[in-house]
Amino acid sequence: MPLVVLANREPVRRVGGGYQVAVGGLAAALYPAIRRLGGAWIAWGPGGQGGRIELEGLTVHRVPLSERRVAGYYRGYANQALWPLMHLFLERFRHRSGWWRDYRAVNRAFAEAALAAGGEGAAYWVHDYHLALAPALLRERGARRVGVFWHVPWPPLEVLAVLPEAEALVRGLLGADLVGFHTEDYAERFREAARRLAGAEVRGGALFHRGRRVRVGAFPIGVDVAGLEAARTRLVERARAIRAEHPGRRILVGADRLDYTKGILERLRAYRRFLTRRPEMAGRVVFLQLTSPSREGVPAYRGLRARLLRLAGALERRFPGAFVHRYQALDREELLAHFAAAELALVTPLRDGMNLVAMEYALVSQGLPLLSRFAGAAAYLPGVLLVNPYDEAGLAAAIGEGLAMPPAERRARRQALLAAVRRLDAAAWAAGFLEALG
Ligand code: GDG
Repeated sequence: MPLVVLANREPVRRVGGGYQVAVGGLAAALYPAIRRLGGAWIAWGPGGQGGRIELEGLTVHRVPLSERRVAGYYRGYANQALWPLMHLFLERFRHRSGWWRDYRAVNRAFAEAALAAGGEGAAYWVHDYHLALAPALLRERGARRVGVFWHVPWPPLEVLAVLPEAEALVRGLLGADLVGFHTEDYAERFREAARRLAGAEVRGGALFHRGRRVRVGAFPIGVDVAGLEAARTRLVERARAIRAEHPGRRILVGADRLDYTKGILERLRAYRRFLTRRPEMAGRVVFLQLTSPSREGVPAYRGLRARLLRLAGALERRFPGAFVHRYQALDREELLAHFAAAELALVTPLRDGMNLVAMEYALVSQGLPLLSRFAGAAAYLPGVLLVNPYDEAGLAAAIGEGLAMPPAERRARRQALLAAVRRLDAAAWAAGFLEALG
């Protein structure tokens, strides 16, 4: 039975003249399962290109999208309407009917490409908020086994109702046999939306809609546990070099895509408060904030970048040596080496579907993450220091607490945390979802 994955991003990166499966992301999590079953991956072709890429056990089909479609579907509907709404940022919500037309057209193009690749008896696995309509489109055109995984939060109905197409979105997802979320809270809110907006009936954990059963549940994603544990020894030397760049200072790290959901500005302000209240620490710690550029075509992100660079620059000048901002995409090894070098990670999103950084950090470092209670991961990771990223004073105090924690307590917390992170393995997540899909 071939498996057809539909996801906005293609699962490959260019290496020399050819392509390899990208490490660390969704692609790496799914590749073992796809290779076993044989399959295809439908994705947006960069630069508007179509065509195919052949890898072992996997064919990538690129959906060609014109610049106009990308503007409406991706920069518009997906990232200015759905993304802020799903993360409860109502004031950032923007909407245009033209964007919705592009979103629908692109979902149709993905569904058609998937059906052409899948053939008789294929199973389809749709990913994320870019493709909410694809499950119903696949089903209407004859697909019989369809799963969808929603990587971002699902909001309460009052917030969802702001979206003029809320009902169509829910009906799109109800085309699946299995709808997965990171947490049971998100799943429960989706059931409520399906009941109220699409007239679905809720029985047990499942929904009944147009004579079909749609299962809805929590499938918490994880990281590549074996790969990260194996990386530890490789990272030792580079981590040591990073520590040597900051002699006499204890290292804190933060790493995020540039996004207003990640709470980077709030984190920097809390750190500023920490240093202001505890001036003796300014010579003993350094906070390395690593921010990778993201969604630069979306106006809100350009504004955020300007504010972040201003605030970061001011901190670097005011506390020389105690704060460093790097605004660039780091290669994965370099990122992980920074994790390994740090004894505390500040993982403080204002809202996050799950958040993988806290888990990666736990596996490659000796330290503990401060983790936002508004990340899905907070429901699964014992041992972390839970924080409210909106509470500047509380976050500043938690930084102090994390630095002052007795080694025995840190060890005990890490033990609980590592046991949980190991259970949330990425490949096991993919296999578990596919098994539930049947
Ligand atoms: C979405 C949901 C959910 C970061 N900077 C660099 C870099 N990273 C890597 C991290 C991590 C990944 O990017 C980010 O994953 P997150 O889970 O933290 O966040 P999103 O990108 O928003 O992902 C999220 C996820 O989907 C999975 O379902 O957990 O809630 O929003 O792996 O390490 N990687 C490299 N250079 C960087 O500069 N190489």
